[in-house]
Amino acid sequence: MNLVKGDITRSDVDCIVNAANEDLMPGGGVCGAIHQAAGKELAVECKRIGHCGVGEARITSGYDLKARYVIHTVGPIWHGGDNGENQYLFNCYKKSLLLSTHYDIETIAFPNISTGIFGYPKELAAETAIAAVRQHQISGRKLKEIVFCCFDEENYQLYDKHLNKD
Ligand code: AR6
Repeated sequence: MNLVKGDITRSDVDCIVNAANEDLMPGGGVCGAIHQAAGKELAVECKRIGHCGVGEARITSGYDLKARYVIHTVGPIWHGGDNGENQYLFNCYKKSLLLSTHYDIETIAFPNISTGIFGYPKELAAETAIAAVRQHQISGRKLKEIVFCCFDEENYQLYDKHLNKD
């Protein structure tokens, strides 16, 4: 597992993951940035797919991005933690990785899903993300490189702490 700080749209990987919304609309945050960098065709393909449930994942082409693919996954909105948020977030990482193994994807970068507009506490989200990726790398079809791409310093520090803890 690798940790980088920066803009995921510039990642030189086979696939980047998008923190999407259920309607797969361009939206704001990392989703808006990915749509802007990929170009208008991405929204057209997303519209054709139409929907993605919370904790689920869908795949599209990457269009103008360096990445050949974008996996769109919908994180949970934080409602206090008693509404299955942790399992939904875990599933975002798990299902994105599982989906990636059906394509020619060896390297993938994740943003910090749900920790922006959706309000998920950053430290809890980091722990869940790392646990899901670890589990996949042990029990699923192992990817060559999995990158956590943190945009803000707080997330970067949290991942640095938890990745180097054990
Ligand atoms: N590269 C990497 N990470 C980024 C970038 C970037 N260019 N821009 C922001 N982040 P958010 P959510 C980080 O709000 O909470 C959208 O409108 C940001 O610092 O993008 O899952 C969707 O369409 C934060 O840590 O996603 C949904 O409606 C992380 O990305 C909704 O927001 C996630 O923040 C999803 O909310």
